[in-house]
Amino acid sequence: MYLKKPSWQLSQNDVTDENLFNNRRHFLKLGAATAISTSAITELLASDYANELLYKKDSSDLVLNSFKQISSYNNFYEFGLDKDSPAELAHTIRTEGWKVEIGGEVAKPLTLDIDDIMKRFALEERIYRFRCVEAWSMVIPWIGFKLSDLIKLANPNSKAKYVAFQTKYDESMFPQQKNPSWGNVPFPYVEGLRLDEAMNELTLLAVGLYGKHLPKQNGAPIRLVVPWKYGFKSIKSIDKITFTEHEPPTTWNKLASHEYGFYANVNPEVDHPRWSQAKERRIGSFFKIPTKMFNGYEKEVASLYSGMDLRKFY
Ligand SMILES: Nc1nc2c(c(=O)[nH]1)N[C@H]1C(S)=C(S)[C@@H](COP(=O)(O)O)O[C@H]1N2
Ligand SMILES: [Mo]
Repeated sequence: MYLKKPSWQLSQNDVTDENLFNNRRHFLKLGAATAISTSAITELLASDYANELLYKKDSSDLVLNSFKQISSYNNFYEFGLDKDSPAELAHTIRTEGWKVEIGGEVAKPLTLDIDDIMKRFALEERIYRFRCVEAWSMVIPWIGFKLSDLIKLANPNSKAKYVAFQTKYDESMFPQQKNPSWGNVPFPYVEGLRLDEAMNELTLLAVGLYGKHLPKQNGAPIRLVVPWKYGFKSIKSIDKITFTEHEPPTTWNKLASHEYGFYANVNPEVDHPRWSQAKERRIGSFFKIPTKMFNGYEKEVASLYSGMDLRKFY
């Protein structure tokens, strides 16, 4: 029997990759922002590394996961239920000419082309913890822009209280949309945020990671990243962003409302009905570590929920 390589074992390629990446970061911190350019995204990278430092307060637990780990252990039910399928199958996503429709409670709906999006918004790097509701986690160096920048462009009206997101529906790109392997996953995948959560400066629309375009299995060409919420809020391959007056439906809530709420804030004190959320396993590490309130972003987001019972609004 041939033993499968454990997911945490780095290949030489990864090591080289990450060394390069770390050198580049080092360069940029020193101000030599022109030093290395590996892709279009690298060139577009904002040289403002203040952000990285800002979110790197407790740097001890921010050891980056490898590119290999981040791009080969995925949840993307449009490709099946296990962690390996997205990396194997997501090549069917065609990102060229991808469009994002923005509408609902806005003065004027608009459609943005992915190339336009890449040029229009200031891209930056954000190193965030990423905590799945299944109690595993990673640390990921995203490339993206603030969702608030897009919201300002969209100019929602006074009725807008929520933002709804939808994954593209296209059976030729996302095979399980046609034939849900799990019987009852309602596709297209949908998610939502309250407008103030969406405006928070941590909320990102990611278009890349590790200085490269987003791998397809990670939700190319554009996906949400909400680092203080369980991973299922961070919807992939978005093609519709709609401002709404009322709380929009969300996929996991539709599937099992007693297990997955609209808010889904990372909270070590509120357990999932079937397992504890007090600890998590960092992918690549054997031991469990304590889960942090709001995934370590309490200072930045706790005020959004003041006066709310987090057991009720899970
Ligand atoms: N469209 C879509 N978005 C999705 C999912 C999905 O199945 N479909 N899974 C979610 C879950 S449960 C997690 S943990 C993250 C995983 O993101 P990653 O594979 O980039 O780590 O994507 C989220 N976004
Ligand atoms: Mo997840």
